[in-house]
Amino acid sequence: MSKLAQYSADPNIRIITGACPHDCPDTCAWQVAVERDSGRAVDIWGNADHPVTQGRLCGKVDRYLERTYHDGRLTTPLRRVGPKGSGQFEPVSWETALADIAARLQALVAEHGAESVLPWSYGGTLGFLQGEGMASRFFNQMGASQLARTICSEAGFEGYLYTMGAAEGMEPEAYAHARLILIWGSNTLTSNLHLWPFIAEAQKAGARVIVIDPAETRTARAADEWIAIRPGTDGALALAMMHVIIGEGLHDADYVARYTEGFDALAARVVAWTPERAALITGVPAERIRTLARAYATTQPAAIRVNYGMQRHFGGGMAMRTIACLPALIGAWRQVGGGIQLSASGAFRHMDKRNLHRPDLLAGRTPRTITMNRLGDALSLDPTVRARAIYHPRPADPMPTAADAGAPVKALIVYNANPAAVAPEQAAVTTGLRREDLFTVVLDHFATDTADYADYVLPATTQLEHWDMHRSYGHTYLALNQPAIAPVGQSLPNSEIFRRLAAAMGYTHACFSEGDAQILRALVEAQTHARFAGITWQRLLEAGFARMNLPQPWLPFAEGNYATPSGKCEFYSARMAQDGYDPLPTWTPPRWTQSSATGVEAATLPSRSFICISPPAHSFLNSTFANLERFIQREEQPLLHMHPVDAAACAVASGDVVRVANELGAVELPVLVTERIVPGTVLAPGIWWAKQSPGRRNINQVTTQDEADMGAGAIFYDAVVHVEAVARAEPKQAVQTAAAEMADSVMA
Ligand SMILES: Nc1nc2c(c(=O)[nH]1)N[C@H]1C(S)=C(S)[C@@H](COP(=O)(O)OP(=O)(O)OC[C@H]3O[C@@H](n4cnc5c(=O)[nH]c(N)nc54)[C@H](O)[C@@H]3O)O[C@H]1N2
Ligand SMILES: Nc1nc2c(c(=O)[nH]1)N[C@H]1C(S)=C(S)[C@@H](COP(=O)(O)OP(=O)(O)OC[C@H]3O[C@@H](n4cnc5c(=O)[nH]c(N)nc54)[C@H](O)[C@@H]3O)O[C@H]1N2
Ligand code: SF4
Ligand SMILES: [Mo]
Repeated sequence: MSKLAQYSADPNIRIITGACPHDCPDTCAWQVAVERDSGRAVDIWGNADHPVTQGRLCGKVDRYLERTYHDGRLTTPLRRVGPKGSGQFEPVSWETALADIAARLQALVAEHGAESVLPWSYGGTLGFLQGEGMASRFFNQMGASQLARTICSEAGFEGYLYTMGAAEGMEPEAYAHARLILIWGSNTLTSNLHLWPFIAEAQKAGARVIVIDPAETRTARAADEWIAIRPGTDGALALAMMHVIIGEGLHDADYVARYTEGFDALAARVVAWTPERAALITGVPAERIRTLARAYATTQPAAIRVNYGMQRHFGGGMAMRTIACLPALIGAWRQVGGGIQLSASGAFRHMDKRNLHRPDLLAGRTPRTITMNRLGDALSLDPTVRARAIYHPRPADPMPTAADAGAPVKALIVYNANPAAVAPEQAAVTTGLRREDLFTVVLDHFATDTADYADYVLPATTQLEHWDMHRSYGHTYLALNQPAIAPVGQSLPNSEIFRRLAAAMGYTHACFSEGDAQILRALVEAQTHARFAGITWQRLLEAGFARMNLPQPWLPFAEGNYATPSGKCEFYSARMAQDGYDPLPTWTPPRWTQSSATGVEAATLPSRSFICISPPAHSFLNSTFANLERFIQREEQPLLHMHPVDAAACAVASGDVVRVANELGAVELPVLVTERIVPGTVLAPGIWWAKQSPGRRNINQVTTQDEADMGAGAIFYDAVVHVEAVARAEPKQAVQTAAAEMADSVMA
């Protein structure tokens, strides 16, 4: 019997529909069973009617009730009593906290200007309302610094747009029809689990699944083939594939002629990109590149799932732009099951959010925009350093100078984010957060690394306790989340915290008194684009989700219709030339090649130096869940995965503790020796809380604030580290079981 049926038969149970708020492409629709008499949620499961959720949540959110009711939940506002970073607080009332915060902010705005206030938020929830709904109204009214949210996907996203015009592509359902699937820089079974059933269906029907990744992830294990690639070299692989496809006449000349721009220039460009040349760069043997290119061009339908792992490098934008050319070159878009998906968010791109965010409240002011990845720089009191944090996403943008730096940041308001754990160059971030003259407010569920540095910590509600609405970046369904339980303790939704703060600041605009359900309903009802036809508030209330009004199957580019300036897939992009880029696909070397003594194309790093990547641990969601026993037990401890050859070069074995260091910082980690990573690259699964890591530091000690080539995107996986043993330990049981756990590729 399904959970829905089981609980529906119980008169003491109410069933509430909702959606997972996490930063995950799957945006699962869920149902929650709540006891009528106690008001307590007793169970949660995936909505069986949702075509992508298919009744299942992941192994993290399966346990969402444990997280919501956890003893560590913040239940009252807290005011700092100890030194910054110590995490010493006293409880205070909401009235006291809000009045004091408002008074402090007003004084700073009066003395230093509104730009001295910096919001810093990201993916704790992706909800329209608890994300930037009320918050952006608040900061727009104030005229605070704007934040460029660049920490995750910007490089690849911008690169994709140059080629494709919009973040549109395959829908997950279509992957079931593919005969060849390339999973490129994505750990699907960890970070996009609900795509897997469609891939598995295709695989069962005979499709070949190939994973292109520096690590043999659980996804690579479940695939038919793992192509081990050096980080940051995917562009070279794609160029060599095009060399083979065009050179052997395997492209779809008809599709190319009708729906693409710049084929002749592309053909001329890729002549030099022989598989032999790409082999030196990527570490993938030339013959394997040829076989891959031929298989890709001659198997139909051919699908690519490319994701953000491959764009966290300096050349991430160009790499994505280049890979995005492949489906058009072979005409893959003609068929259901052919094409590529980077993000499905473009399905919602016509959504009108002006009434939600109220940019009109800026009333003509144009505050500076700060790149979130440069939080360390932004918090500097040195204008030359601070200027580096001014958003400049394209080479054609002028480089900001000290004269553009503006006022020092005097107040930092953090919500839906944990920068002390997740932001690059941790030492710079914590130096800034420790500033006595910085007024920091953190809204969260738990006392995170960042909360420890706050002057005030405000308790926020979880998704079980508030309203929200979600789009998805992995599929084409909207979802509505209804509150299932009363707020835990004195916690409040972000929307209500900003609503009350607005009142305390004396902001009287009517938009600050709109209620949560009212705001969401108005958002639904404000949509006029045909893609929203038939999506009503009532329908969302009843079903919990609704597919965007797109045909199914959806063949977005079967007949061209690209949202680029030319209306075609742009192999040649005039817009790129204007913005200061090479207008044709090329390989932009990653930063780590600068440490090579042998040039960029056959790059070698000095002895005991390695490329360091830190993709998500399976049981954490960025730094979320990383404080809870159940998930810590699953991941066991922070680790550094090293290939046996590299471990031998450093004379270390599993269980030994090494110092992982570069010019930015250092972290100490136990080693796990494994063949499941390419030699020359080390991998530290993330994102552990710093305060639960050795020496209260995590892997972001060694990551850089530097921008990628496009969108000022973050380049977390473009670090060079030096590794040396600091302690010999008995090989720990824990390390061995972590290795065993990695081998397991079940959907847990
Ligand atoms: N369980 C879980 N799920 C998550 C998250 C989580 O933390 N935990 N995070 C969520 C978020 S915010 C995001 S952005 C997505 C991230 O999910 P993805 O977009 O899949 O990105 P990553 O997990 O960063 O990296 C995916 C894979 O890329 C590989 N990789 C690293 N560098 C390169 C490279 O240069 N080339 C190639 N080809 N591969 C490379 C990594 O080894 C990794 O296996 O997942 C979301 N889902
Ligand atoms: N080394 C390394 N660093 C990385 C990455 C990596 O792969 N390697 N990945 C990067 C990527 S892709 C991303 S997206 C970022 C993610 O960085 P963040 O978006 O900061 O993600 P989380 O660490 O999950 O922190 C989210 C916080 O929001 C809180 N939260 C959740 N819901 C709510 C709510 O309703 N209200 C409030 N007030 N708080 C809420 C959670 O409790 C949690 O503490 O990290 C980046 N950092
Ligand atoms: S798979 Fe992603 S969207 Fe689904 S429940 Fe887990 S974290 Fe949430
Ligand atoms: Mo992300």
